[in-house]
Amino acid sequence: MDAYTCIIAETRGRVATITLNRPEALNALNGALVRELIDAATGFDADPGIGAIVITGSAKAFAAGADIKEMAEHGYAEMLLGGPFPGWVGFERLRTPIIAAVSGFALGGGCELAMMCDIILAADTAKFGQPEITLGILPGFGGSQRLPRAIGKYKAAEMILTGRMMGAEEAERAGLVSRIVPADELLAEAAALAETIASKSLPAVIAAKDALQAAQEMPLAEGLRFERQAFAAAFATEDQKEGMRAFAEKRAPEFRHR
Ligand code: CO8
Repeated sequence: MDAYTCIIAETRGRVATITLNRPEALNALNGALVRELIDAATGFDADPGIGAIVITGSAKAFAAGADIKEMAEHGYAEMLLGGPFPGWVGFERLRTPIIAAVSGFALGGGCELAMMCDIILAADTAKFGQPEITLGILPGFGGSQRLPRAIGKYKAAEMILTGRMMGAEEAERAGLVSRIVPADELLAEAAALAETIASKSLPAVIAAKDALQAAQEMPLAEGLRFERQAFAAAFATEDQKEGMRAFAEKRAPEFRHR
């Protein structure tokens, strides 16, 4: 594993965990952290031995946003080119399911990073928000697009236009998080969830993630066509044969690709 300074990357069985680790800045996302995060996540994504990735932070902060001090003096052209994070869109192309395990603050780019993941598991201490408006800017890592899709236009507008934070319970009611767990159980719950996903057929998991992504991006008719093709393609895999045979034989499947 490469030597990282702003994250900790580790694996256990088929699950990889990336822990954001800039405690002095509440895990604010600076260029170095984002580079390391993308490097580690891309490496895990390319490894067929990894079936799910967990991204987490500290008890106090998942991430308090992009590093304000680092980008404060940048201009238009620099930011258009990605500012301190020129490669961050690469994160959105990862195919392995990613679980954000959020404790404490997930603000600005931190909330947006969580929303780039497939599942958000929240500790009861989690606080989500898009406070960019209070800095004289707006969300820039996809928050103005993903938040309304996740929680609806009107609630997203209130959050983005006022910068107010919402706690874990409100976030769960709004549909932003899949589940709330006690803070001291967050990592164990995230690992268990990741292990469950990693035990499935990897081609089926990747196809399901692609279909979920299509649901975010395509009109319904196009998304349904996408699903029909992906569903039929699943029948070309050995794992489909094994999964269905195992069901008929009343035993656990032994997927070849996982
Ligand atoms: N950037 C830099 N440093 C930060 C950040 C941040 N986002 N958040 C916290 N820190 C630092 C503080 O400056 C402080 O450092 P120091 O001890 O040296 O003064 C340390 O972390 C601890 O923070 P606080 O003392 O403020 O801790 P509190 O518990 O009092 O407050 C808060 C916690 C409420 C989270 C507070 O720190 C805060 O409001 N942080 C900023 C949150 C914010 O505005 N985030 C949005 C940033 S903008 C963004 O994310 C845009 C993303 C899109 C980029 C797209 C590029 C292409």
